[in-house]
Amino acid sequence: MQSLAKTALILVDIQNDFCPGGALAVPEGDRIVPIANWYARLFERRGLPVFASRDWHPAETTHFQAWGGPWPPHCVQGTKGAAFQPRLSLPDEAVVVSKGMDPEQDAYSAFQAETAAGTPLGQELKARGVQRLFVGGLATDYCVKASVLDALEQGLQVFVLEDAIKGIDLSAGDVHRAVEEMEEHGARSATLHTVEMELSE
Ligand code: VGL
Ligand code: ZN
Repeated sequence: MQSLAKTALILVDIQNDFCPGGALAVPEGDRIVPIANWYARLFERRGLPVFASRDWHPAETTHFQAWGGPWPPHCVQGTKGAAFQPRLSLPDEAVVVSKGMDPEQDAYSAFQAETAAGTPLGQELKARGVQRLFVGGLATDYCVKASVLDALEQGLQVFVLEDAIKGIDLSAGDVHRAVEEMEEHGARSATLHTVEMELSE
């Protein structure tokens, strides 16, 4: 049972702007929502912590094209685009962490995010004794990848939730390369089926 106490789920940036119709839509990004909900429920039932990160930008930031960055405006604090996808169903105890508030930083990784109280994600995970992290969300080739690589760097055991991620693939092959890179750094992949088995041990 000890391993259970040290496992957490993070759902990365499942926000309107990263879903079809949004400012920076990930093709079929909304398709992962039902399965993300299943994961969240599973962790909740096991009493395991669930985190949800969100991209949370000021209106003016060097992250946006108008100020020299790579992206159109997206996930501006308080806008509909920045809200979680409406069908995403997070447990009441889920911890929301926000990133990208610094107008001069991109902040792709959820490890650059902090809780409402200002605690960085990494510190929060340490405080809870989390050693194993399951990661799903958007986008595979940006925020998911950056979060997974940071988690591995912090010494966590990381599982990428194959059925709960989607990528942008700005250049064809980006998603494929992102998955390879995460695996090369030690991430393993998992699906709802394997996670259900893992967590029932
Ligand atoms: C992201 C592009 C720009 C992400 C954030 O969360 O993957 N991608 N900002
Ligand atoms: Zn962003």
